[in-house]
Amino acid sequence: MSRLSDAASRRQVLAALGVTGVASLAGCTALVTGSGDEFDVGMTANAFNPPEITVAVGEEVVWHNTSARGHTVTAYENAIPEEADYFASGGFDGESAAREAWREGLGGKIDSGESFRHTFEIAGRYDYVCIPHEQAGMVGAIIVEE
Ligand SMILES: [Cu+2]
Repeated sequence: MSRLSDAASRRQVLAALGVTGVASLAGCTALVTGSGDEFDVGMTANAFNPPEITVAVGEEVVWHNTSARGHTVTAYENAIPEEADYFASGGFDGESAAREAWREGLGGKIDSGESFRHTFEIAGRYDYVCIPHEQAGMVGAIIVEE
């Protein structure tokens, strides 16, 4: 089985869990977010879930804020492969720009129910953080394999 099909089945499982979760909370329609049914990494109150995933080169990773709080997905500039494109919610081209934008006006915030996606073209390890919850240990890693 290829890694891409692993990824596809991972998303299907998450989607199925999402449907089950909604069904078990019948009547609580506030939890239904429409486009947020498929994702790879969720964001709880102060954690990425799961905190580490492995994907194949060329695969898109979708983060989805499953909590009530605002979060960011912000790559650690010095903890991604040298040739890789920098990534951060808000589209900043570097970590200092992302941190400054957050300080000045919550730039890059992913609100409750919103998603962020990034496609990884270079193999390696990518460490990232949620800026407002860094102290709480809200960090994650994407491992990209050939
Ligand atoms: Cu956060």
